[in-house]
Amino acid sequence: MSGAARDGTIDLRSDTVTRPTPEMRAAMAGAEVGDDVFGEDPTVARLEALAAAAVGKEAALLVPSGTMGNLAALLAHCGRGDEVILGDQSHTFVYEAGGSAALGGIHPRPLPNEADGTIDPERIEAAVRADDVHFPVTRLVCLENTHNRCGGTVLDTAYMTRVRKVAHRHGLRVHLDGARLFNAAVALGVPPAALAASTDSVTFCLSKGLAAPVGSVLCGSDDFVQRARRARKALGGGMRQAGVIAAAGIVALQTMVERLADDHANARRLAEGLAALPGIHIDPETVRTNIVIFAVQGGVPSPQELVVGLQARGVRVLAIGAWRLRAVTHYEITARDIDEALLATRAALAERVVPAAAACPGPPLQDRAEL
Ligand code: TLP
Repeated sequence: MSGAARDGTIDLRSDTVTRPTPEMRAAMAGAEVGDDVFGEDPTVARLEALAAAAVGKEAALLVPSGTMGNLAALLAHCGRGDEVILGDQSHTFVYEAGGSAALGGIHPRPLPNEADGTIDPERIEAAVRADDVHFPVTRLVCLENTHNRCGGTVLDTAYMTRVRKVAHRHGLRVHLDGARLFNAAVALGVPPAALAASTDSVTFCLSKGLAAPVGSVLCGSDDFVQRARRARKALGGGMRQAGVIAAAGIVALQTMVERLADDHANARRLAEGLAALPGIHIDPETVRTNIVIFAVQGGVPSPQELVVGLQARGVRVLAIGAWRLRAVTHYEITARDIDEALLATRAALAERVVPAAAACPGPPLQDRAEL
């Protein structure tokens, strides 16, 4: 597929921007469907069976988004007042609108994420609450693989096993936000099921690197998925002829996994090119998958200024805070796009002509919501 989007933009904001492949569109058009809330959509059933097998779980549930998958998982694992241990940089803690607290009364216990996306298992163990009427009941540990805000870092099976041992010693469940689980599996050269083996439940997204237009899958035991199905219904996520979505998801699983290695190579190419630019800080060795997080030294230009300078040159990235930017490679990005993006970055850094206030009217830059 040609890299640049229809208007010529090289869109590195996220792998969520990928559009369905022609094969996906054909499968969607021809999908056999039924009412999935009645359990009558054969294409959804096929996708769920494929997904469960891919991650080595008994059952799976198609959900509209990764956010709903994680929320349904937390609701299925925890009751009101229960506590979930999760990373302070995790997507669930940072980017899911506080849904588990707002809708489930679940108490978050954020622990520091290390730079590699892990949470120190000793800290997890130390955070487990004693059985005391003053405390919430610790119920669940959530991990994220790959880790988005830590730069697409991967958690390996040895780490997952360590966390499972701690969790099970204390009767806790483990949920994995595996939005990009297949990226982690490809990067590590292991089956996704090996990365999910230490977990009680796992969500993965069809709509990111796998390029399907919509959908994520939540997987676990039969009992767990039954509870999650009820939670999905309560959240308004019971979909009717969802086979049109599932059909694209099946093509995604069948055709888009191995090629993730290309995205990882392009991300590394980008990271190496960025590391060679004056004023940019990144260690390319840390880039293992398709997410590239880099810093502007001294915050000059500011990430927002660089975003604007790049956009003027047909390249889109995201600012994530006062120092850092994020670029994500995906199916619609080629090695040539990466080289063009690097040229654009060099030019934008050299020609810092856009004053921040003019480029970004509205609240002061540091007050803008960060992604
Ligand atoms: N992440 C999006 C944004 O929300 C930041 C992105 O562009 O990366 N878990 C992880 C690790 C994610 O990165 C995301 C999406 C989700 C869950 C939520 O998935 P959706 O967007 O389908 O709700």
